[in-house]
Amino acid sequence: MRNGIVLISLFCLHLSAVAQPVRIIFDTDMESDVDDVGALAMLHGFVNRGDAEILATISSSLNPWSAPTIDVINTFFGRPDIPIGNVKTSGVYRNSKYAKTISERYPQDIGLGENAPDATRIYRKILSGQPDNSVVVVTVGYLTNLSKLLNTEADEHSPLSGMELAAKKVKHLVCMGGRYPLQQDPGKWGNFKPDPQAVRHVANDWPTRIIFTTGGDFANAIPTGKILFERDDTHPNPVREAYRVFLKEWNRNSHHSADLIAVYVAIKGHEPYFKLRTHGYFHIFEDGTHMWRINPDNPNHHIIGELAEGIDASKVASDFDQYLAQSTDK
Ligand SMILES: [Ca+2]
Repeated sequence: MRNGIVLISLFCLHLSAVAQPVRIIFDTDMESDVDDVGALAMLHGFVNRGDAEILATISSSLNPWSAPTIDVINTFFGRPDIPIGNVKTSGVYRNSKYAKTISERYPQDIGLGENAPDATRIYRKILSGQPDNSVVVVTVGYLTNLSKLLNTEADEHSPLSGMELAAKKVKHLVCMGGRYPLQQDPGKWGNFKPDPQAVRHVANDWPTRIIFTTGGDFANAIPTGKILFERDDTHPNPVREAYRVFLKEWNRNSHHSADLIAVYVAIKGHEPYFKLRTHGYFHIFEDGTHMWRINPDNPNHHIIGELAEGIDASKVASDFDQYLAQSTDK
């Protein structure tokens, strides 16, 4: 009998461990590319399924329409009060084909990015209130906010420095940026290009494991978004509209999945779709060019840039599309 009780207790413990939603802080450059919109929609899809909890959504862009677009998407999915932070004072500004349009056409109450609190303060406030080693930070934009977070000192939220706070509260960081493999020709590309100093700082000093996910051919091979245009088109939908506005000039109806891959990995891990390389390190040059090198090994640096053996990219794309489709089920 006693053994039975122990077994049942272990089973319940296992169930509760499995059922625990992943606590996420989502940091995005919601402006230049549209996969950020898809990634945040996908994240809300994970929340709908009980797999994730969104603690905060953060903009790493000085584009004033980036934070309101985040607010539009959070509001559209019925979560209008998720805290939103924005990079302040110094950072990257890039244009957006969709952010102003989406911010003006759909409900949001931030107005402009400058009305959102300083991202580093949001990070400190949220992280200090979470259990130790529990938060997964996923960044699909510039690393400006995370670099600034590491430089913060004690404040009213925590006596810890930013470095200590990240070490204590963050489980790991998932970072979309760069390309793989690049042994021959260092690439100057993507999220690492506009603020290379922040990338070097975070890649070298961030105190937890970093899982880098990459773009390029790897992400192009997983085209997503088409499902948004195959479903009922009569209800206003900011996710569909952002994709439509963005893809119009190429006359396409799907797009690469770079930021969606990062969100998937943050919630589900690399299995079953992706191959995780754990040996080596991401070398970031001063100008933001980068190269995955085999030696010396940095135990904190992991990289995903390939599908797992036997995995068909179209299967991954159709699974990702199912998360996006949840935005059309209204
Ligand atoms: Ca992005």
